[in-house]
Amino acid sequence: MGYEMSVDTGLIRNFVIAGHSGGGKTSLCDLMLFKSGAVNRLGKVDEESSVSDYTSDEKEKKSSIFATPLNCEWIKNHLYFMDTPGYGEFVGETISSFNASGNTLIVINGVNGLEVGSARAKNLAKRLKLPRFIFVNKLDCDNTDFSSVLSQLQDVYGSNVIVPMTMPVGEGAGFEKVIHILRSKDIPAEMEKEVSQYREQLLDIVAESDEKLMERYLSGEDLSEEEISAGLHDAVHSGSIVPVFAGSVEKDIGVEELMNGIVNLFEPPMSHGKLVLKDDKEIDVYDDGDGLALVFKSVQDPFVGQMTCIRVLSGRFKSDSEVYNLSTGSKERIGSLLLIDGKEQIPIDEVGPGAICAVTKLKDTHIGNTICTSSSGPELHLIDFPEPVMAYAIEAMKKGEEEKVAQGIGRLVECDPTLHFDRHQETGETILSGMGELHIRSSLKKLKDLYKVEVSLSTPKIPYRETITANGEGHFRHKKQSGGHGQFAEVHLRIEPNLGGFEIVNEIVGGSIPKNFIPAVEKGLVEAIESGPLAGCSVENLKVSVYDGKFHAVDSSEMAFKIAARSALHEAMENSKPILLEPIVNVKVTVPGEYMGDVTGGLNHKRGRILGMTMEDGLDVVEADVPLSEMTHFATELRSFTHGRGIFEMSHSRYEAVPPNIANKVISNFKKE
Ligand SMILES: Nc1nc2c(ncn2[C@@H]2O[C@H](COP(=O)(O)OP(=O)(O)OP(=O)(O)O)[C@@H](O)[C@H]2O)c(=O)[nH]1
Ligand SMILES: [Mg+2]
Repeated sequence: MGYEMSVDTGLIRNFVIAGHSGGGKTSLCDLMLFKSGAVNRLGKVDEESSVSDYTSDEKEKKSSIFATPLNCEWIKNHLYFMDTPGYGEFVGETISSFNASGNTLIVINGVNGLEVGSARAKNLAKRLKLPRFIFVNKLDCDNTDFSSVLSQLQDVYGSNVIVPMTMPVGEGAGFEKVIHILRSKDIPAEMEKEVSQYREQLLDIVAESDEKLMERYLSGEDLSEEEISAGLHDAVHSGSIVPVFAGSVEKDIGVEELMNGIVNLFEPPMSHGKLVLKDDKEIDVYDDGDGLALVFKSVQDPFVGQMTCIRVLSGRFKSDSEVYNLSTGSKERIGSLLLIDGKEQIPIDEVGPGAICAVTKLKDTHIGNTICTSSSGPELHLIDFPEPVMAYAIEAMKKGEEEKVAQGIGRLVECDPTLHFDRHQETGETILSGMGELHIRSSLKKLKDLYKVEVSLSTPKIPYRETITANGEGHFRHKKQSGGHGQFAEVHLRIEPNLGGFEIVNEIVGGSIPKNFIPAVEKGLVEAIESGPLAGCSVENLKVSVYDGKFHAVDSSEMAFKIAARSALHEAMENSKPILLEPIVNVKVTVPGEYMGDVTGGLNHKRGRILGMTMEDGLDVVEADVPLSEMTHFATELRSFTHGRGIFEMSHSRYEAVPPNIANKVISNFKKE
């Protein structure tokens, strides 16, 4: 692998390859590398020789886990592309890759048609306003029918949007070639009508984009392929058409046409001289001058150390040079600039707009940061990552390694925005959460490989809470007479439910509790609500009015008032009909229609309340409110009963009363402990 690096920016295309797991994305990448001459042996996922799926975990799983930057040259153009994992659990890698790319190639499995992974890819592309192509792969397989996949796409996205650029001749084992809508001459008679209809549709778009072309077209003149492609650019760029290519990676059919399409129809990085950012702000981009780049990924390479992957948006970067991190305000030094091809790294001296590459030696620069060769410039932002959907309580396997574990996981979290690591304030547990069991286990494997520590996992405690449903009173006298100084304090208080949260009102008049002890009383109350009387949970939505008390000139102390206040509040709570509350999460599940019944049934069984059902991208979507305690294993269950064809999102919604039979169990478990 070696590259001529002085590529004209107009000859660069960068894109992300995304779609459902098993569609053939990685196989397509390997084939593109081979056809372009970037490698001289065709890598294969199944034979563990893929350039892109090169890690031991990916080889074992025969499926992608990490996003991999790749490059090749095709008809004088330099292609930078990202192979992404289709598995929903590794969506963090996929989202990062979208941030690295100016175009999207969605790979659809011709056997299955639209799946959750392709719908997600389309939505990410739309959020970033990226032009998109669709490649319908695996048309050599039995039971594939390109026209039904095409009509499914047209039904969902619009028949004026989804337009084939190539179509298959023959099906399954008889699939022999593709014809090009704009170019092919030898079109089988039975396809002629359809092909000419699509050609007209494309030519109409071309004619609309350019008046002169329109005149020539209307006067019956033939337009060349270059003219037609140029005329389609704006429509592809704005997403008003999504070109569809047909093919088979396995049989190497249709891939050349796809690669030509990428060069002819995808946007070069500088095509508009402007770049629209996530927040609709526009920035000017230049071919030279100050380098501006977004950090979309960072990896800990066992040999190179910290590798920071950047997408250059404007200007140039040089190896061994200074850069400013505009997000943190710090100044750093770049070591090498590396072009990445799976596990291969090729040092280069300089990169410009459109490049996807890695830089070494940055110490304080992380995913989502903007780096610039000048100290001022626009700050760029990544699109948001989804909230974790699965959590474990973790503990260091070996006593004494807690600090090492925390540091190691801290580094992993820095590199993976879908991995969260917190100490839960209410339960006191250390929680590692992520997008599913596979995601968490693969992160822990990294922890073991890179930082040589291991942790044990357990189901996290549910952060129940307590509140009251009636008004109540508490009077407590704390008194101890033991030799020298005694202890004395008395606190009288009233409590009532308060939707506004926790509130303390001081109604003391006439100094029955002296002013200097009031802070101690408040401290005692705050301590009391950290651990309620039912199950030791945090207490919420309560108003406490302290209205009376007694003190002793010698024996009263801050400690005594703290204890008296705490005990008075617990006494009051016990006679104010306390109840247990549980966290309710909002869940959005997306599945192919055939699994809808299983999903709604399963959610009902989990005490879920179905809020609505809709269709998005041809898939069924159910939204429901479900108690968090019932969702512990949902990621794994959903994967198993949909065979990986369902995804879900989850976010905290609110707290609600736990039904009495369940509350009793939680309370008696607490008392036992
Ligand atoms: N028959 C047939 N098999 C294919 C074709 N393309 C890929 N495959 C096979 O499909 C399987 C999955 O291919 P991958 O390239 O790993 O799919 P992917 O989209 O990268 O999957 P993830 O990495 O899990 O997202 C492999 O066994 C490939 O050999 C094709 O055109 N025809
Ligand atoms: Mg793959």
